[in-house]
Amino acid sequence: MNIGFFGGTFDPIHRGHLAVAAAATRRFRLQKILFVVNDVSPHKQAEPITPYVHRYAMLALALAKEPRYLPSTLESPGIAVHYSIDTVRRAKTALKKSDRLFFIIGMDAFREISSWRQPEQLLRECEFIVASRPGHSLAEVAESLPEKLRPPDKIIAPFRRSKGAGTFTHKGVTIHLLPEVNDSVSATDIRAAAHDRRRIDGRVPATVASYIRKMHLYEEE
Ligand code: DND
Repeated sequence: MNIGFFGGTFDPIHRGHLAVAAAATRRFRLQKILFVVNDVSPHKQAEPITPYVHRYAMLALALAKEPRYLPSTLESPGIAVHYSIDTVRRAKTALKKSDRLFFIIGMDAFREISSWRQPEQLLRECEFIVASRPGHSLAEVAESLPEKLRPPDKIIAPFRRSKGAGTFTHKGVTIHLLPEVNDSVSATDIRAAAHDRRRIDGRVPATVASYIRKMHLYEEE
């Protein structure tokens, strides 16, 4: 079974995240995606983040109608910080030998991957799907890799010319580029709109928009 692992702060989950999941599901025939909402994201420890229960509730509402999309509590409160390397290893203990796990990530987040905990090990734990807007190339993906895994320029150069979907395999790492996700909606803009009591409909599922209004989320920020 092909299984996706889509981690995020999801504050809140929005149309852009769902577009990534839909494109990944189509292209890689994913039978299941775990949406793993992080209690405390390693790179956002200093930022004010909406309590986990609200972010999890919004995730569950947003995924309710799609049987293949599962809200996951793998990174629920309990420890100080959740690192993806630990969570992916934990998720893998529940998989069968024949299962293929794909870590789904946006290009923006992938550019920072070298600064994550044990990035080389994480990149070798499972395949990666990097979602981007059209026009990005696998060369950008390769250039974002931690130094020990970054191929020499003569290997990267040919990838600069091809801007389509493709797969990059190097030193035990397999990364697929999914360059068809073109939705610039951002959680920051949604929070700002909710704060100013402006419309957020359309940018988040209707059930999530109602939840945000009902619970007065983001009004205080
Ligand atoms: P974010 O806080 O960036 O999530 O976290 C993404 C994942 O990285 C989480 O699982 C974190 O635990 C993990 N992480 C981050 C830093 C360090 C470490 C791990 C570590 O282990 O050391 P957001 O809620 O902001 O976004 C979720 C995903 O959706 C991201 O991959 C983001 O790039 C993507 N995204 C979009 N993709 C396409 N179109 C859009 C998007 N908006 C967000 N409009």
